[in-house]
Amino acid sequence: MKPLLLLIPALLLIACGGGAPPPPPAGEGAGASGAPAGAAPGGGISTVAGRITFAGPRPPVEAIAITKDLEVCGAHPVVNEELVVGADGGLQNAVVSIVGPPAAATPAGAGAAIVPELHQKGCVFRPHVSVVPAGAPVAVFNDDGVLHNIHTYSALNKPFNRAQPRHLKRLEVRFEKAETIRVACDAHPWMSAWVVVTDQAHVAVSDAAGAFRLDGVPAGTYTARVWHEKLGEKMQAIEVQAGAETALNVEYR
Ligand SMILES: [Cu+2]
Repeated sequence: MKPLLLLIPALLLIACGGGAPPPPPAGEGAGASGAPAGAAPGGGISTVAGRITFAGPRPPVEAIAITKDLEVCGAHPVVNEELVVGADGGLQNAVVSIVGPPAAATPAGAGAAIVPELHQKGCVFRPHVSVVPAGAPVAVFNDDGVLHNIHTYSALNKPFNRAQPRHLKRLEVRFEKAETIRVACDAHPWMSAWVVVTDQAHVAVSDAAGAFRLDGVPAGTYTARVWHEKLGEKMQAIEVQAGAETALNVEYR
């Protein structure tokens, strides 16, 4: 009888533990928690890191002429972000994924730079390119005091076109299937973003230097996929070594 009594407060504690579930593991923790069936003996979790570069001439920064809601949208410079290249050729906003590690090995999106929030701020979508796990909710914010609109261009997922007036600060959307989706705002034609819905476990977006890092990748031979909105897709074979950092550098021309 006594052990049962001791259990009850413990159960109550769990039941009343703040309401929110604990955050999902990310990065290395997630990769290490589930040893995939095909992994090398003795663990074999590795990191894939490198840079995505553009060998062509560096495109000039192109300012966008703001024609509407000037007091909000014109308060800060807005630039074209279709092709953002750093001084040393680093390509920003390229999406790198490792195709192949079994989906069951790690939760979708684990090890990825997941940004499950999409902001409309200063009449610009932030981030410009985001990775979200298929089926997971994505919070869309209107941080401006003006009317925005979320308009998705998708084929596998049901497209939606929803007004987000200034008082509707947050709404939630969900993409069920893996697909790369362009998002626009019909109120401000220069506003454009990409949401990469993925069912892969290892996905990252390159930073301003073109650099990316994927932790918790099981050792093995895979295909690395790189996607960029303007430059398209590149595939490259990659052998991920157990216990060592595996370099992946991809150049667009
Ligand atoms: Cu807008």
